[in-house]
Amino acid sequence: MAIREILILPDKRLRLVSKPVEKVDAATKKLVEDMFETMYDAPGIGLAAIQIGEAKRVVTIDVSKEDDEEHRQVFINPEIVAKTEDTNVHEEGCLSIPEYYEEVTRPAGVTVRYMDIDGKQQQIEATGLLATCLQHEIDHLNGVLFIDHISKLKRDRVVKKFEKAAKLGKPITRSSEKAEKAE
Ligand code: K1U
Ligand code: ZN
Repeated sequence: MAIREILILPDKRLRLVSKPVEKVDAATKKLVEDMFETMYDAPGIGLAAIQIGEAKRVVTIDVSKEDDEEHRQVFINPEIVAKTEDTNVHEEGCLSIPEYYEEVTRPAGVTVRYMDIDGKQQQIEATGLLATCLQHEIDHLNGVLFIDHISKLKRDRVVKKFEKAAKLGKPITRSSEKAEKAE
């Protein structure tokens, strides 16, 4: 297992459309292990493989509360097959866009078809934070970021901030956010 580097905006790989996993083999299982380790270290409640530079349709999620036991969920080749008409507004963040949070409106519930870690087809009906997180992560698999769901004005502002920091060789990283929290 390894903690992998998380790609940060404006890394162009974040805009790639990830490829389906043909077979859940040892390499897929190792990728999933690395993703959980990276996600818990960040910390985050979800991660898409492309965020660690692997353009594969793999998502890890754990939306359990801080003091509760770990509840690891793995979604391979996830597909939204139904969504509710009613919507939810949730403040979202992204491990690839550190220190930026914004409210996003999405369908309140989704039905997702996916393959589990044993290669079995499964279906889940998700609501609440799991529904929000699944939609955020499935967006990553399609090269879509949560800032694509906010106003152009706000998006341009945050993209410019990250582009400027990268150009100056002082990229905004999660370590600066982590250090601030520890103080
Ligand atoms: O995909 C990602 O970048 C992970 C992202 C997922 C997400 C957060 C909020 C709404 C939808 C999807 C994160 O995990 S950001 C960090 C975060 O939300 C968090 C971290 C620690 C404790 C609780 C939440
Ligand atoms: Zn994200």
